Amino acid sequence: MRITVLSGGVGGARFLRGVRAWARREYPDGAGGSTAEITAIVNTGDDMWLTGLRISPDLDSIMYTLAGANDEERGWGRVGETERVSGELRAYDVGWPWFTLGDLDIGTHLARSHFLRSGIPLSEATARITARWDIGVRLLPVTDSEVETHVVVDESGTSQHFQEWWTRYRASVPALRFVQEGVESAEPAPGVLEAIADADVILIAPSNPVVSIGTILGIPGIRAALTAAKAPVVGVSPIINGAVVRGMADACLQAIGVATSADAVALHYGAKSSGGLLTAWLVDTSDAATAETISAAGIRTVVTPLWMRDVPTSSQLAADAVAAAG
Ligand code: FO1
Repeated sequence: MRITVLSGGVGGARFLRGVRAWARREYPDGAGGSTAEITAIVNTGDDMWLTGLRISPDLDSIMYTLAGANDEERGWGRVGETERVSGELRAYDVGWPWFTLGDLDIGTHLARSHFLRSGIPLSEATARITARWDIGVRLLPVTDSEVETHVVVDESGTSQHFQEWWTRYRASVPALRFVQEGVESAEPAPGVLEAIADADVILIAPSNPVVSIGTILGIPGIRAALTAAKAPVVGVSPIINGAVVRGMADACLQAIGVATSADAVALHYGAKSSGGLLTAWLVDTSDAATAETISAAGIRTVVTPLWMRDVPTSSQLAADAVAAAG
């Protein structure tokens, strides 16, 4: 059983933890693991160089969550973290005071930066870093190229890195549009197209449809691979009860003219039967009224609880998503 999941950071990490728990239950390998092969194709648009270190927030959120080493409250970074080095950086007025790098987290960035500076691509660096923990999911950056998301904030084209817009300004500066710097010359990382072509089911995690899933789809070749894939594609709405679950995703949706609703996002992704992505779409019970619109667009719609409170609820959500694949 091969499952491929398109994923951003925080919401995607929780969803992947559920997919893994479901696979361990449904396809046990007798040793607590699973015979299912789960591959996550992960957004790297949030990535950046900061104080000489390469930061890959979504890859790290997923890795730490699957390793059980994540800060469950914040949704990013390591549990039991200290910030001594970050305090020194602030004292030297180096780096971003609004973007805290924990001491343990810096270990990850140092390892990654070491590999990258040795000429090792991000996908291989990620394989080596995740090998430290037995996370049971293969993490693939969508591309090995540096394609960073920038936010255009005024008509003259002034832009800032997504990470500054998100963490310094909390998405409070209206975004005119999002630009994937250098996307034209990017290509999928090794293994990404195969993970799409060979999948038995493809899942779109309840991640930010614009700057997490949208940036994955923006890498040349990804969208075509998904529409050509034999596997059904099942998405999980990141909108519950007409509102975004985490972060400031509504500010992102507004920038691309998509309403903050479970049906608007489904229609934005489009029906696989008419050249879009989706075979099926999961909406929360609080959004049951949107099911008719989505079904009318040719997308099988499943109404089920979407809140991921813990591993059991995330695992149930994964089960519902795979079941929706038919
Ligand atoms: N988010 C914040 O709101 N404040 C921070 O100081 C912060 C630091 C940080 C460090 C490493 C990392 O991997 C993620 C970090 N994040 C922080 C979260 C980050 O903005 C998100 O994980 C995504 O990039 C946005 O979806």
